[in-house]
Amino acid sequence: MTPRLQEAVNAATAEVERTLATLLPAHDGPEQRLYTAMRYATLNGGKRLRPFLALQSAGLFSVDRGCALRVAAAIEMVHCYSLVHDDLPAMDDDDLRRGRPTAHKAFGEATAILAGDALLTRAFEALAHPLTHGDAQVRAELVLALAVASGAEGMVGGQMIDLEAEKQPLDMTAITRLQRMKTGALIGFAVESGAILGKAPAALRQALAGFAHDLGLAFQIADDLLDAEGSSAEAGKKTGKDAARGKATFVSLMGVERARAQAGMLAEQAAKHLDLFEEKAELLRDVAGWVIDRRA
Ligand code: GRG
Repeated sequence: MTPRLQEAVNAATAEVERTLATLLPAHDGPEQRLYTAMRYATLNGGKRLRPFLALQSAGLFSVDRGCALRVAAAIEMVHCYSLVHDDLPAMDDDDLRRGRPTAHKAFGEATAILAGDALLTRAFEALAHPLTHGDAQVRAELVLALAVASGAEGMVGGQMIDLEAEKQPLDMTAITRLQRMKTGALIGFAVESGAILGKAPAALRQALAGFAHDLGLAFQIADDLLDAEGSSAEAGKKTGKDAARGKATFVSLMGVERARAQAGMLAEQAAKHLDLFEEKAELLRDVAGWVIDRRA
């Protein structure tokens, strides 16, 4: 990661952390356990890639920082809910996430399911709140776009295809579609959200969509490479899972070397989409390099 990107990510992470803590306050009523699990799953961890993308995208259109932070936090809540549910015994059955016991290991399955449900709904509550944008049309557009990205047409649909793929391995076209839905759609919303908040013109939205498309695929290939080659200690989660399950991935279909080259090509291509933003998009260009070089 470039030093300027590291500095910006550290600063943004601290702001996102504060926003998440405000949107998810500690609670001492009879439902205290739910709030504790929601905070456990969301605070103090992760790369905060999606919130960073949302904040950078908002910066391109000079969106108010407080509004952008609420959207960034909402996206991270959806992401964290997906991790909590993905780790459950009925899905990936994982014990380790972000270097700590997974939510169901720490709180039990029932609480983990409820915490995931409540994070998802709290995210939409945050987007729909007038503090997120003064224009109700903009708030509705944010809610609609996040719903599409995270539901059956996006992340949840992708997860379903992924579960089915354990019975019958997929080819490259099917894996690309699955990953665009499962991880690409939420990354795409993060990048698009700043343009929605800033009421950006179509040509600029299109450039950002191109960036998000290539970045999402580069991110996923890097994730497959980490699973194939990375250490569990560094990644903070179990690695080697795809091969153990005999699952077809970008790496199993292309081989490590071609997959690495493809990720590099996609990262370069992603950055090219940002040419028309000139130096205002320099950190977003750095992100493209970061997602393929990361160790976690
Ligand atoms: C269960 C509804 C539901 C969806 C699950 C996104 C997802 C779908 C599951 C996550 C499992 C997984 C390992 C997906 C591969 C890519 C990915 C999303 C990795 C985790 O994201 P990072 O690397 O994690 O941004 P951090 O912890 O840094 O936020």
